Amino acid sequence: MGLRKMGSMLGLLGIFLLDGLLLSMAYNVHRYSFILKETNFTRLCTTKPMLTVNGQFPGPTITVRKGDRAFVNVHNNGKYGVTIHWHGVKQPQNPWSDGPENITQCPIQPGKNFTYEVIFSDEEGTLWWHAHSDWSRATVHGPIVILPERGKSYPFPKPYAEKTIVLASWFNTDVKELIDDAMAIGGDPDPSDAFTINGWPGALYNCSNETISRLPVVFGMTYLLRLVSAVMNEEMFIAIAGHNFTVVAQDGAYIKPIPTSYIMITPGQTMDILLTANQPPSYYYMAARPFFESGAPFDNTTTTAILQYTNVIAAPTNISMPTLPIQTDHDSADNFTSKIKALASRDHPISVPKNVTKQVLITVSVNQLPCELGAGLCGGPNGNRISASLNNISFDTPTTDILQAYYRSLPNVFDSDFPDQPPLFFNFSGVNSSTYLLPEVGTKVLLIEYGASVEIVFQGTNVGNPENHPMHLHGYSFYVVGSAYGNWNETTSPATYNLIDPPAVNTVGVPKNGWTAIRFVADNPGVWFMHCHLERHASWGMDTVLIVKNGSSKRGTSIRRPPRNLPICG
Ligand SMILES: *[C@@H]1O[C@H](CO)[C@@H](O)[C@H](O)[C@H]1NC(C)=O
Ligand SMILES: *[C@@H]1O[C@H](CO)[C@@H](O)[C@H](O)[C@H]1NC(C)=O
Ligand SMILES: *[C@@H]1O[C@H](CO)[C@@H](O)[C@H](O)[C@H]1NC(C)=O
Ligand SMILES: *[C@@H]1O[C@H](CO)[C@@H](O)[C@H](O)[C@H]1NC(C)=O
Ligand SMILES: *[C@@H]1O[C@H](CO)[C@@H](O)[C@H](O)[C@H]1NC(C)=O
Ligand SMILES: *[C@@H]1O[C@H](CO)[C@@H](O)[C@H](O)[C@H]1NC(C)=O
Ligand SMILES: *[C@@H]1O[C@H](CO)[C@@H](O)[C@H](O)[C@H]1NC(C)=O
Ligand SMILES: *[C@@H]1O[C@H](CO)[C@@H](O)[C@H](O)[C@H]1NC(C)=O
Ligand SMILES: *[C@@H]1O[C@H](CO)[C@@H](O)[C@H](O)[C@H]1NC(C)=O
Ligand SMILES: *[C@@H]1O[C@H](CO)[C@@H](O)[C@H](O)[C@H]1NC(C)=O
Ligand SMILES: *[C@@H]1O[C@H](CO)[C@@H](O)[C@H](O)[C@H]1NC(C)=O
Ligand SMILES: *[C@@H]1O[C@H](CO)[C@@H](O)[C@H](O)[C@H]1NC(C)=O
Ligand SMILES: [Cu+2]
Repeated sequence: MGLRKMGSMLGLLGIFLLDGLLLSMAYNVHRYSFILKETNFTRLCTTKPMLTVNGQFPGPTITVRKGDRAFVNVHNNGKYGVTIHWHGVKQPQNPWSDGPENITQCPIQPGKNFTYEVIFSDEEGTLWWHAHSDWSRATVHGPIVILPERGKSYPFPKPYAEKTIVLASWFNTDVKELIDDAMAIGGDPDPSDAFTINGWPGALYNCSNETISRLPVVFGMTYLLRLVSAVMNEEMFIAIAGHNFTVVAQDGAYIKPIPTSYIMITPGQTMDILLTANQPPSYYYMAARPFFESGAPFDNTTTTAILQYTNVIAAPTNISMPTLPIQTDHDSADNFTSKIKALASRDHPISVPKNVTKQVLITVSVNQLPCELGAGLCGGPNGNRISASLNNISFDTPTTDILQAYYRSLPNVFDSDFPDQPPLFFNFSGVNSSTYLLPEVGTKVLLIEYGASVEIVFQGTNVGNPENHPMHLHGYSFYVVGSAYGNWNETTSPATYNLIDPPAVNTVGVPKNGWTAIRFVADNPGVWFMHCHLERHASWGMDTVLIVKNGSSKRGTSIRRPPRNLPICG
């Protein structure tokens, strides 16, 4: 069964009353139907069923133009409750359709349906959607393509064709059972069995050699590859044998073109890449494998696809493999990442907050809970339960969604005292960190005034098992103004900031034992989840919620009313 796009309606007129000013805006409306169901895939060397949307893995692509709206009816025919998140879509004033389980809604139960209203604003490029309940996003995800407005063009020559490329993790088991078991035991979940490119593991696994995705290209032509990392727990290096390429966008915003022979992409990120088929016509492997710097168990396999020039008479017997940086090569990871700068052109301007009015420093740690403090078994390190925290608070997911509780002033669901400084200053990136293993468990949110100019510094700590953390914020993109190894210093670090052309992204890798500073204007009221996009860290509590209060205008700067039929908790 293919994509069930129910039609797109042109020229719907939306009328907005903004602070007494009557504006009319035209945007296009797109309707999609997502049917969640268990599906068998023999191409993954197994007949174990997995949860998919419309029987597809990866799921269907949503295609819109900048500023459009999509109504997506999600009908759950699976075994468990599920929610869907539109990753990187800001959803102005509409946290109701954002999706994280028990943060903005309760799950859509089996047999039920819910229609999400996905509101696009300034995003342009590639984003993605994925399930946001337990680990179902492993199989329930797909690309979002956001074309320029009608009559506008790309800030680069029009490519001959476009292709979406989705990198993902594949587990030879039911992912809900896998994470439920790991959480019950208190230890590391099993790593994935394979990575996939567009749903296929490729040549280097024990599947048949037919289990590979092929990208046909015509010699001399330039392609726009829209790359999504739906990977669960590893950052990835990716390259194509014999070919360099140019990265032109990240996370739905244009960047200054980066010519390169490889990239590093974290879970949650998206990148738009121009690839010219300018090499001797043949077959070439595209390959991806982890950039991984911690002692935790991980999937150390390599997924491949074949870049296949058309009109090659005989398939080569020896297809060349790209040289990828080795798994611990953080120099190569940093060399690539440090080149990412906003395009910041006249047509694509940026606006970096210069005067910070809300300064927040957040430590990011992998912790341990002593056996007697946690519910369940103690199969983690030292006979403890493994945990994770932001500012020493390990997030405890509530059973009533926080958005509902905030909107209706329901008591006892969350506390509003997430600290804007670490509760204890120690040498965060230093060696003496086993003293600081114990977190506090709680459901604490950070309150932010509407319109504040916010700076958040994420400080990676050496507590527990340090590694690179891809931090993701819902409802916003943010400017990455600075990053370095070691401890952030309030005097010396800001002097290194880039306030000229920092990239605007929704997910940023905070270096192992290092810090990253981000800035944004809190102009989108709502309840917005912020968490590490390594799925096991998020499950262990490396999460919090930002509540951005309403502004003074009911229409223009306040949370809109809840939709009908929103799944209610309990
Ligand atoms: C998937 O495969 C299993 C095992 O072969 C089989 O029992 C099940 O009916 C199949 N499910 C579907 C939806 O085809
Ligand atoms: C390879 O085979 C092993 C054992 O038969 C299995 O557990 C694993 O999932 C397979 N890998 C893939 C990618 O199919
Ligand atoms: C979708 O859910 C609504 C109630 O929320 C219900 O009225 C409608 O019948 C459902 N549609 C389908 C196809 O199940
Ligand atoms: C798979 O391998 C077999 C045996 O080596 C070969 O005959 C066949 O052409 C291969 N298929 C592909 C698509 O590479
Ligand atoms: C790719 O770029 C590198 C420099 O980064 C250069 O040495 C190499 O020759 C280029 N390869 C191709 C195929 O253009
Ligand atoms: C991961 O695999 C690479 C080769 O593909 C190897 O060099 C490296 O040692 C492996 N790392 C671990 C931790 O097994
Ligand atoms: C295949 O190519 C690799 C280098 O790309 C080379 O080392 C190897 O000898 C080649 N094998 C054959 C059978 O040509
Ligand atoms: C990283 O970049 C620096 C400076 O450009 C260069 O000296 C170094 O060799 C690069 N490292 C890697 C691993 O590419
Ligand atoms: C930033 O604050 C300074 C001092 O409070 C003020 O002089 C300046 O105008 C402000 N700049 C902006 C862009 O608001
Ligand atoms: C969400 O809340 C429901 C009850 O409303 C609860 O059953 C479920 O376990 C909660 N989910 C998480 C991840 O805590
Ligand atoms: C974290 O919280 C726990 C429990 O309140 C406390 O014992 C510990 O000292 C705190 N650690 C840090 C680094 O703040
Ligand atoms: C920050 O850097 C300044 C200047 O090097 C130094 O005097 C100060 O002690 C540092 N602060 C911390 C907390 O390390
Ligand atoms: Cu993390």
